Amino acid sequence: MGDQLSPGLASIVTADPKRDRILMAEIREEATYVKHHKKKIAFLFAAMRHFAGNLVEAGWQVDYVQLDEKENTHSFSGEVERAIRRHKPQGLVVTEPGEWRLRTAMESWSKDLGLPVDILDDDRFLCAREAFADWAEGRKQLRMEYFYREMRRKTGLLMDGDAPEGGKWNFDAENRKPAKADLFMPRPARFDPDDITAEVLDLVGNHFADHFGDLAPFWFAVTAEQAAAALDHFVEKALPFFGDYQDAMLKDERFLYHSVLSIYINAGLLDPLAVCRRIETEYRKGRVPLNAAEGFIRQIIGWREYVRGIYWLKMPDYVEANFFDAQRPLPDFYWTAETEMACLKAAVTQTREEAYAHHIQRLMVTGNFAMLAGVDPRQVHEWYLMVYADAYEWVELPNTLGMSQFADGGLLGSKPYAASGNYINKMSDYCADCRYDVKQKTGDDACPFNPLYWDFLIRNEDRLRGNPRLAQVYRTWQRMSDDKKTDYLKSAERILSNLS
Ligand code: FAD
Ligand code: DLZ
Ligand code: SF4
Repeated sequence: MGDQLSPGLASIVTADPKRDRILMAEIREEATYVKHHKKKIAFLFAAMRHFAGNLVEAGWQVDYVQLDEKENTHSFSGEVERAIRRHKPQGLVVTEPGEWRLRTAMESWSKDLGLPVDILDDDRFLCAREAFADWAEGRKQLRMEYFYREMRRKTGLLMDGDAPEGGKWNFDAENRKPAKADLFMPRPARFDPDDITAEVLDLVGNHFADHFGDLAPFWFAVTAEQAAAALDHFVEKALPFFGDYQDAMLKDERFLYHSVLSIYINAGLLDPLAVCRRIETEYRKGRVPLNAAEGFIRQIIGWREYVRGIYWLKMPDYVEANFFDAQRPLPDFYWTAETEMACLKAAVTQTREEAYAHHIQRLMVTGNFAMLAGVDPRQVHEWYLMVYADAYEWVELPNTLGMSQFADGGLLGSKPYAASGNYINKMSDYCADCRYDVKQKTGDDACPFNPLYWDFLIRNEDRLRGNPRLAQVYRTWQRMSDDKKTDYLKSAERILSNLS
């Protein structure tokens, strides 16, 4: 599958090039069950074609079904059925897919197709689904931090014997500096499309013209070699500052010191553990500070593995979670970028152009606004799954529903990531150019995040009041005058009634 482009994949290493055949297919159903961003489809098809070419060069027999092949049935099961008719195999071997929907379908293949189907664990992940379930068993709270410490011990990454390197497991407190625009800001490595990619770009332009997002300029890596070059580039240019500015946002800097590697890691072009070992080596050689190396490694062996564990633990009910019973449709500007809120305009515009936004934009701008406005979390989830090139349900859903929308009622986070304009102003330079005034709390010119913040807390008081981490916030509300409270709620009402 499109996110299994690793030569070390379980179903490849157990196969024999003389006996076995590899099936890959470009499938319309996968590209349209949510209408993925054009750049994401182009990236996947281009990376798949390059990967298939490498397999053939390495001596494998590969059946590669292109999108516009006449007989293409455009579903995984249809393509497997056709391949069985072509080759009459004794059995199928697959590596488990990243989505519940596909796993469930595959589990019935053996019965439906009448031959043995072996579904192998995806051992590119450090923590198997069962191991995560064992860790979660009997715990009242599933805190990422404790899971992460186990992953550090298991991998030995940044360990000093039994203790964490530098005496602390987590250096996040040092990682909250706002950034300044700087001429020497690094940019991610860019790659020119070759002939194979150019052909895919034409294909995607023709078949998916009505999907969100710009196809050009296309600069993603599409091979493991290019992805390795993108990793080298990140390590040299941006990693030393990755920690310090992890939470920063700048209007003219779409990538800051982020790696822009999730696209490649999630598709299989880079191996997550190998990436972390490389980062550790940079630290051990004294080339990057500990807060940067630890911060980066935590995102991968901590957050990335943890959200996957949550996904498989909680599906299929998880996708239905709606703790706040939020019902509002997703505002149109999530597609058009037509809003006067400078932070949202920047985040959506860049998402349309790049199929990428960094974590704090996803969490504190688009995610925060949707939660404050009471948008239906299912619609928010589908938006994130469509618009980002790194989005697959196993990683996107817990991040969106759990971390950013608090729709699971606090499984992933101890309190909602709700913030007023003040947070965005502190961490970014968006507000200076905004038609709204971040300092104004209410009224027509006030930053919409300000009244929406209080409206969200009051609207959901019954659900949130018992949360000890919000006690101080509710005390602040109680101390406000009645006039002030009314101003906040009236301003929020006006903003919400104008959303379409
Ligand atoms: P960096 O900031 O350079 O981080 C390094 C690496 O750590 C990333 O490449 C990624 O592999 C990993 N990582 C960091 N944070 C997370 C996280 N919270 N969960 C899992 N891995 C993480 N990430 C995805 O890979 N796919 C998604 O569909 C996705 N959807 C998200 C939706 C929302 C609402 C939020 C708040 C976050 C989402 N994330 C998702 C997590 C995170 O935002 C992205 O991994 C990150 O922005 C990718 O950019 P980067 O490679 O420059 O990351
Ligand atoms: C996302 C995606 C898309 C757009 N297209 C294909 C495809 O044509 N063929 C394929 O094998 N995989 C594709 N994928 C990736 C799958 O949807 C992915 O394997 C699942 O989302 C599980 O993570
Ligand atoms: Fe965003 Fe408010 Fe700042 Fe405008 S003033 S950029 S809406 S936070």
